[in-house]
Amino acid sequence: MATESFTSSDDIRAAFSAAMSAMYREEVPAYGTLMALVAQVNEETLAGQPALRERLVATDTLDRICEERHGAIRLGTPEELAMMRRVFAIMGMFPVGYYDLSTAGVPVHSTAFRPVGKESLSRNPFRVFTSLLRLDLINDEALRNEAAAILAGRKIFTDRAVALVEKAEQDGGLDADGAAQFVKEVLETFRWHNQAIVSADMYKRLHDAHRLIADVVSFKGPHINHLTPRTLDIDKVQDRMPEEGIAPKAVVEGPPTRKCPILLRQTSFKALQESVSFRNDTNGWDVGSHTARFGEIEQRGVALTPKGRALYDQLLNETRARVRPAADGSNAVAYEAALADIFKKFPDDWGSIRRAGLGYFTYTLTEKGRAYTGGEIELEAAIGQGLVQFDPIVYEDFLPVSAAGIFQSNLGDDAAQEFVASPNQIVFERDLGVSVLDEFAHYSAIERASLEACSGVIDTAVVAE
Ligand code: OOG
Ligand code: NI
Repeated sequence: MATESFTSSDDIRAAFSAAMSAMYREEVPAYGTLMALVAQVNEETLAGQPALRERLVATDTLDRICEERHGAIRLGTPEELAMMRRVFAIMGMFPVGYYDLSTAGVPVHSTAFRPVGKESLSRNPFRVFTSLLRLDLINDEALRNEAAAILAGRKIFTDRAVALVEKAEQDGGLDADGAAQFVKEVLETFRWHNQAIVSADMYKRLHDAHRLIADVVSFKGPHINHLTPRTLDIDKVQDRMPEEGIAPKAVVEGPPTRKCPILLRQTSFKALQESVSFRNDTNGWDVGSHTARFGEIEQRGVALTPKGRALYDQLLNETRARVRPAADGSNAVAYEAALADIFKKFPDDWGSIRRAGLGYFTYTLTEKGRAYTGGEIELEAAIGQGLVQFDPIVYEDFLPVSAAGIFQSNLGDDAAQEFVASPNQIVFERDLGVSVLDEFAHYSAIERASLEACSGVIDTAVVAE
């Protein structure tokens, strides 16, 4: 079959994220309210910042600013994870990064399936933060075995979805009809089921061990637990959520508000208590409730180098040692003040961030640089002479402390459980079936390639890694 007749993986991903958005807005009306608020604040922000609007038009992203940037699911078994990898591969989404959340009292480890190339990211940047439950972190052996048995008995993909994945792998792609069916079938895996596959008693035992275990084990599949559009002003959306009748989490995760945004800032509304029913002994249903689904927003900044990330981590730790944000929001103002104060130690202009080796940038020749014939010179000199310009590379990944904050605020306000830190990337990658892409190596390669493209003007041999 000629490859021209295949629908591109980018188009399949775009169709999938649109279908998921429509489904989730219908399932969780509060999410639709959040989307509308984000659109309104984005519009206000653009009206006040014509330069920003121009830049978005120039990069062809204006009409997509309010679209979802990510979602999240939680899987129960290695087999589910391995199959999910194959599903996402068809949509051009590959596992990047390893996140150990055990340190934060959440019994999962995770990766983010996402597009990696520049073109793919600009076509549609949708990614899915995907966690795998770690039953090994549950002390109660009997419960652990029962949970494993329940998970072993469920099937989260439709037969048709599996068949289409196999066909796509064999043929090297899907035609338009196959792609449409694929999106429809795969969507089923992410759907909410208000009828649990366990009894109320079992739910309670799982829930008592950890709320997250109940969320993963009690249902037919890994319902999408949130979607996350991009906002141009996260502080404003956070402030205005209550006016729209939605309850924001206590604080915005990540770095403080800055002139030069770094990494990722995110916040959400608190998960809703939803009515579910549990199978009882007489083959009827017992009514109960479950809390897991919410809506989130994000704002991204420059990707940091290992050195920049170490500084970020250090400053965040310092902040949290001074004020640990309480889930009920009682010390939110003090936390934000401490965050802003301590992060003064992180340079806040692009030149300083770049020269200190804290962030990743792409380099391009200016018009003057393209006309230059004077022989290769040092990067700094070339920038100084206006031959080369630089732009921050946007951070496309996640942050473990922030992710833990998002998890926690959506698992209830009670004290976090403590686990001993036990990252296990080797086991995760074995379960996944491939290794995850190292995010730092990836950003560094993008930066390096942009420097190479300036050869003739800059002496790339002397540019430090
Ligand atoms: C995932 C939480 C992590 C983020 O944006 O950091 C996440 C979850 O709650 O399953 O989505
Ligand atoms: Ni998220």
